[in-house]
Amino acid sequence: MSIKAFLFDLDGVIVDTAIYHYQAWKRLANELGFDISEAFNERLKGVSRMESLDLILEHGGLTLPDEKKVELAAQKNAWYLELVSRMTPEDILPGVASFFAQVRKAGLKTALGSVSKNAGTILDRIGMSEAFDAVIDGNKISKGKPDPEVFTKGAAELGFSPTECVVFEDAVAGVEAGKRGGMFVVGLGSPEILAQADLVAPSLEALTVEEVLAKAS
Ligand code: B16
Ligand code: MG
Repeated sequence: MSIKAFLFDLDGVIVDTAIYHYQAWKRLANELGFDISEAFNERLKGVSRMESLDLILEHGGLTLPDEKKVELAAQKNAWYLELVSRMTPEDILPGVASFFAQVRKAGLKTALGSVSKNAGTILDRIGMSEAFDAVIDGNKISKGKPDPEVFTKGAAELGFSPTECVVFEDAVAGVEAGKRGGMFVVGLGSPEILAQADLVAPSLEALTVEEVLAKAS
């Protein structure tokens, strides 16, 4: 089956918003009297806001009522949005522009597959709102990664089957989502962390579209 579309994660693939999520969650954990490390933060990548909060509270040994959890998640999101509001097109990760130019030239369709409810705001900030043929974000799905919903919906909205799509992901949960969705998955990051991916590269800058198509077909 030939490849017709590329499905991209946002955070860690197109822009590095993971650092802002980490800073905002760390601030929240510190206010609650404990800390989170960068290694722990790996487990939060690609995981929805409320599920991330549950993991953080478990890490700090806290059990809180739902009402309080909603309040804490809103506080984290306000801090996160404050950080994100300073983003510009200069925050687009190296290699993205050139890779997207190759994608267009090859006649491939594109979708964004992000569980973030703020994905639209971020695309606006970085000037990439028009770069995708379909945008699936946290407002369109009911299950976060590692559930495949965000990618299967992207493929469906473009009108292709999962085997006609390649997923680009930087997170363990996202790689698992793509594999469970039946797609060829390119992991961007460390091969030890992204062992489940079909192909691993440090970033989009290190890849060509031709190379990905040759391996995925
Ligand atoms: P929000 P992705 C994910 O985005 C992030 O990796 C994850 O850390 C975050 O908790 C999640 O979005 C929800 O984001 O709080 O903005 O709705 O990697 O799927 O692009
Ligand atoms: Mg990501």
